[in-house]
Amino acid sequence: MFCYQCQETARNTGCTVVGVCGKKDNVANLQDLLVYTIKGLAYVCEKVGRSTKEIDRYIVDSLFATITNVNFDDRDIIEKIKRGIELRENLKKELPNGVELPDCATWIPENEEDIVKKANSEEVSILATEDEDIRSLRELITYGVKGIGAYLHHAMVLGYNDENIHKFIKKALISTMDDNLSVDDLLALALETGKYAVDTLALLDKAHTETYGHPKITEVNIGVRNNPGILISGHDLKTLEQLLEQTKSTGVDVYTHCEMLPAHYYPAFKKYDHFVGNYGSAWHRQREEFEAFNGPIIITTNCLVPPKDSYKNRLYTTGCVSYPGVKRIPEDENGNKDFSEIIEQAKKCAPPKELERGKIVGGFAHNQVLSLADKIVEAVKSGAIRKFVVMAGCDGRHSSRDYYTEFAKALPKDTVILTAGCAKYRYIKLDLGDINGIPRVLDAGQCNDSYSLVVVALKLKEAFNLEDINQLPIVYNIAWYEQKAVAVLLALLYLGIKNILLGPTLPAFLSPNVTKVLVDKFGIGTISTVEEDIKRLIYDE
Ligand code: FS2
Ligand code: SF4
Repeated sequence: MFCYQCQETARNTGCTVVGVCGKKDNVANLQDLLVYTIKGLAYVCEKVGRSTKEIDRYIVDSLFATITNVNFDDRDIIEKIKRGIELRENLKKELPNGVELPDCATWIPENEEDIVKKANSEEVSILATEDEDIRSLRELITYGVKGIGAYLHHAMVLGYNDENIHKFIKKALISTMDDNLSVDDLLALALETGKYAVDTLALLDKAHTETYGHPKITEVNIGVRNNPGILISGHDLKTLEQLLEQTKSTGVDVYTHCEMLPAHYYPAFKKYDHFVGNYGSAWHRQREEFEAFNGPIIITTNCLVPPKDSYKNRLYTTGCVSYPGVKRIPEDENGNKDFSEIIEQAKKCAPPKELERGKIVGGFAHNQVLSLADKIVEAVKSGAIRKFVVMAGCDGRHSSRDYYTEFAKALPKDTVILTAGCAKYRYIKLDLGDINGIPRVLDAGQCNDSYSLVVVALKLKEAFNLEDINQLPIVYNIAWYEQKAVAVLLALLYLGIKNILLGPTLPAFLSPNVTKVLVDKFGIGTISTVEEDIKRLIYDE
């Protein structure tokens, strides 16, 4: 195996024996083969000149399954590979004889042994691309497209779709196999990936807000009640909605975990009395927190950590998530899921153990923030707010991420943190106070709601009558972990945002030459010490 797609990759170079995330080498290789199969399918779509709804959904879901901490299940990946080949071969019937196709569009396994053999072959490995700059850019684009796939999946589940994004996904995947493309061509394609990341984030924002209303300032309880509960994690609001409906009047409470916290900000979910609060913190602490929760846990998307035996029998996956030996909740053709088994199990469980008491305040997505725009503009003009610091992104296991807590604490009191994603757990429970009633940490929501922060920045640019978004008193200190963060980063670059600090380390998949281009063109840098970075970002020293 060779995988270097996330921030925690071994020695910041690549996982080669087993994933730091717990992904086994056979699963890593099968995921590479799945991506290879998807690329072959995309190729055939292009040659035929059409796709189908089924193929588009398959590509998006399969890409999602290869993102960090989503799918650890070799059986499930093998089934996806088989399905991809079936879809490809069906479509291929429309091609005239003699059309030249690459191996990824022609290989056909006779049995599962062939699939495993192919997965273990060098030709499907990332390392098959020998030139490290070309490999770096191909992977940058592939990871960006995986992130786009994940966000598009969520929009599609809610009935929102965009043909152009599907077309781009295929075009980008095909381009990563094209030996005629130069470094410059691939750099341009990486930026174009950013454009489609913006479009996808906008589509998902529309899907969420039209379906569930605009997030509002909300106090979320972080304590527990004395009823049995179900804990739901991940980003899939539709699954949460179904769970809340089915648990009504059952005596079972529902709690959010990690990236599901922002669900509390949406008006549509406020009507459920048994939607009690948020339990625990970011994904990497789930092994302790899930054990303490006592009741069933549903994982709707990443980040899943290989579970302890102590709670494996009350852990459930759904959607693109799968783990060997953990029950999956399937969906019917209308996307409906049946949680009755989980609800019955919950009734027999003890209430969750109290981890903490208090509240988190959030709900500062674009609509809510813009309703406070006058107040914010006034606070900036009067000097009460010196700077906004975007600290969106991901949390992770490494102790180096303590930096973000220390950075938040050390920021001067005339600064406001804008956040989204699970990165927030490093500082959202600190009491950082407010500026003229504006809290010093404004949480927009999930990682995809980083889009909200961009909308706010663009509106402020208008309000201050500026020509360039970089003239705003907004600086960026972003924490990344998995491939959705790559899509968000490319979106920010596409929008022309400069001088982003990315940490706790720069991606291992960026070669020295590609890093140099990003530094020269966009001023990207990485974190140093809290003191140095405060000087650099806040005092422009
Ligand atoms: Fe956090 Fe994990 Fe949101 Fe990422 S829960 S790192 O998948 O998507 O952010
Ligand atoms: Fe390693 Fe990250 Fe890949 Fe897991 S996803 S195998 S931790 S690089």
